[in-house]
Amino acid sequence: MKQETMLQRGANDPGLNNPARRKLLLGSAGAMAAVSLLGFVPVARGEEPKSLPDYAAWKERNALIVHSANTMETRRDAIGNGVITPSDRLFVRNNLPAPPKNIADNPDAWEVKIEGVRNPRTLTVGELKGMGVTTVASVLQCSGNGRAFFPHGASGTQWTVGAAGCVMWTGVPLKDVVDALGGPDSGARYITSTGGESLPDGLDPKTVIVERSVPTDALESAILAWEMNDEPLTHTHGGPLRMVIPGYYGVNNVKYVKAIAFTESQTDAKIQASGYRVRDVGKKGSPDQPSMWEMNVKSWVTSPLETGQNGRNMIYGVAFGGTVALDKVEVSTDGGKNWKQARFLGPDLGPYAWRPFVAAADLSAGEYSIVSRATDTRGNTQPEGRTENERGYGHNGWKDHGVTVTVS
Ligand SMILES: Nc1nc2c(c(=O)[nH]1)N[C@H]1C(S)=C(S)[C@@H](COP(=O)(O)O)O[C@H]1N2
Ligand SMILES: [Mo]
Repeated sequence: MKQETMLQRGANDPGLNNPARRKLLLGSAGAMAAVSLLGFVPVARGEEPKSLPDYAAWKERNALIVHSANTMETRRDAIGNGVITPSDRLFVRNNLPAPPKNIADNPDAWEVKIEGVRNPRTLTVGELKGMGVTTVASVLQCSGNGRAFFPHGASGTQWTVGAAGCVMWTGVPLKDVVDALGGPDSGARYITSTGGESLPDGLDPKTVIVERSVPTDALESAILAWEMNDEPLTHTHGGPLRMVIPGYYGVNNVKYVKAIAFTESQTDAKIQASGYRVRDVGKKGSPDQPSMWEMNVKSWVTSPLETGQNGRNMIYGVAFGGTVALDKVEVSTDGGKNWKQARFLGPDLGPYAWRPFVAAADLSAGEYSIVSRATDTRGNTQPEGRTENERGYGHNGWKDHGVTVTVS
């Protein structure tokens, strides 16, 4: 019965609408059990689709797959061909319940404590606004985007392709702030950011707090953002103030940031120490394993998804290189046997942004396996397969991200 409901959900989601994927779902009953433990409830046949939670009620419901009150992804057919993802279509992911909406009522009064610098200080957003400003376009992507394609049934939200978007952030370069405070302490190796959620009672704070460390290399590009897509940063996406580490996975972009510290070691918060660590299937997370920091090169097709035209088709998609600019994207309509270079669409908003792409293909009646493959300017190319790992992180294999399109 459960398998049927998963199948039904698969059928509703173009990203899962392929026979290989269905087979995988049927073969992963254990995975489904794990998934339901985490509170993910598949949409059953005839059941009303879940509504948006209050804190994200302003979002475009039809553009999103609502996995849970804390996890919503953009539908593959709603990603579009734009260089910037409209805010009301952008995915949402909260590890903890979002703080009350009123934290964004008076954004300039929000305080952030800065430590591990020569002159530690608490600054308000109002003060930060006087210290410098820049705008950066950057892809925001959850580490588990593509998790649904792992056959071992990685636990966590079953994201397909839509836990990602490209957004425009405006705020002060972290470097300007740190320079004004005398620079980082000598020996600082990490920038540690703390989220402003109030923590549930009765639990060890270290096990729930959203606190992430990234290497100090990120100081060159990090910004403290108060605007997203030319509007005051909503509390849904981390307003009044968010740490943005361009080209790094979503989790490092700490929302409602209330403290920043330059530290010698990484935080021992669970989300850093054992969470977001890449390890073999069946292994537990630990600090010696790679952390989800810089994103890898990735692309996927956004149109067509199910049926194509008999004749000329325009194949669209999006591609990005994490912290590295893109070189090219290739598209195949025969599952990767033959490739054709796509053309980038729209302005280049810098190395951290994604690039919509398009390639023309003449198709006659038949079934086509359409895939895309991006290469960055350092020569990194998307692999064909997955790197199997316990939590289903960092999937950039081109094969699983392909679509099957029928032309009649
Ligand atoms: N304070 C705080 N910051 C956070 C999170 C969170 O739960 N709390 N979730 C992280 C994760 S895992 C992701 S993928 C992104 C999602 O950002 P979005 O909700 O703006 O799309 O925020 C990151 N920053
Ligand atoms: Mo995430």
